[in-house]
Amino acid sequence: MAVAEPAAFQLATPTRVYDNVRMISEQLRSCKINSLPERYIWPKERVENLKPGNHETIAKEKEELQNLSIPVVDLAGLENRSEEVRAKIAREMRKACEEWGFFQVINTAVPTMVMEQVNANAREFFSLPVEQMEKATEPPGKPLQGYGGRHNFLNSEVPWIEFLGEHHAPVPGVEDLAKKVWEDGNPKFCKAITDYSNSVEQLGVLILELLAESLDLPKDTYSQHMQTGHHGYWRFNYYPACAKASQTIGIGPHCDPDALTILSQDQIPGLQVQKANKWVTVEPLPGAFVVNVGDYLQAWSNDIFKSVEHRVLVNEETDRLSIAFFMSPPRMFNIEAHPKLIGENEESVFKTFTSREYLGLLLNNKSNGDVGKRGLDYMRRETTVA
Ligand SMILES: O=C(O)CCC(=O)C(=O)O
Repeated sequence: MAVAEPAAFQLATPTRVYDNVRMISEQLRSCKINSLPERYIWPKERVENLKPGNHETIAKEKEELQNLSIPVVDLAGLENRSEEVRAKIAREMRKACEEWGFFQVINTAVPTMVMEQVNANAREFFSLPVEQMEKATEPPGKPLQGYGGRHNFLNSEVPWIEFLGEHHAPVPGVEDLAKKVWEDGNPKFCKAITDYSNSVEQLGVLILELLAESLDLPKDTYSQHMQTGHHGYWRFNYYPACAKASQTIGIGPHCDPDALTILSQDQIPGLQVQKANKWVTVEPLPGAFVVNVGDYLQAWSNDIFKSVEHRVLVNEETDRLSIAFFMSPPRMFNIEAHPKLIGENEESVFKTFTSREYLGLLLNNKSNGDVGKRGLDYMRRETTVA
């Protein structure tokens, strides 16, 4: 069953329809066309310092940035159930969320088999004929629910991406989605996505507990709102190789309108995070998950944790796959900082808001069609945003 979105969310129906990205990728590769269609060429000011990433460029970039790299938090110690180790891990996460808004976690409890299955099924989907994938095209009024490979939704410019996404919670939509693509509803595909979503959601709950503990708040301060009526949404992001990779971008700079995002990327670099006015590549680590603070958690933590801008580059020779899981509290839940995080005689940094209001704001063009930092700026108490 599909999930009914708030009316405000339904306003943003994609309007522009273009050729499929993978088709253009193939035309470039086979020299049927020699240049990128203009709509995919991003203006310089939006994509400065664009270069297709690889492990060599990451090493050089680290040197240039004096070894700045996204923190890595190892969860292995949690198995010992030592309070001391747990507190240390929580502190590391807090530091990463304050300073970067991003970290990678390794040694999680997500089974390797679950990740292998979901990756294999995602790759299988993107190797289907375009007409078959398009049977799952996002229905009108339901952006980002289903398959997209022809149009732009997140940014004003056209991104070089194909995606497939659906809700896992409050109501899982994978079975209805799969029935559109495969006559038998592909139970193997549905199981792979369900197992992945359940495991990653559990990881998200654990991270939210640790983050609450790191702020000296009750452990379930955030996680209790991820149990029922909450929103969990998965998305496969597929970036076909692009012979003109330095002119285009996979996903433009944006912050995530959610509480927490957990992402697994394959071994092809592409994701970059803003730090000290530089773009830092998130180095792919086998078995790791990239975790980032979303806009709601920034507000919920009274601005202690940061939701940080990130973007995705595409690669000249190799396609890239990432699998994201976005977690948000129920749409009508009031997002407001815990009183312990607000100084005496002070107000919270952000006004109280619901994710329903927030999505409406982002999608009703107040932020110029870009899901970006400016959305949260509207929620600051002292705001002068026009
Ligand atoms: O593909 C990636 O590495 C990041 C994807 C992303 O930023 C998103 O799905 O919002």
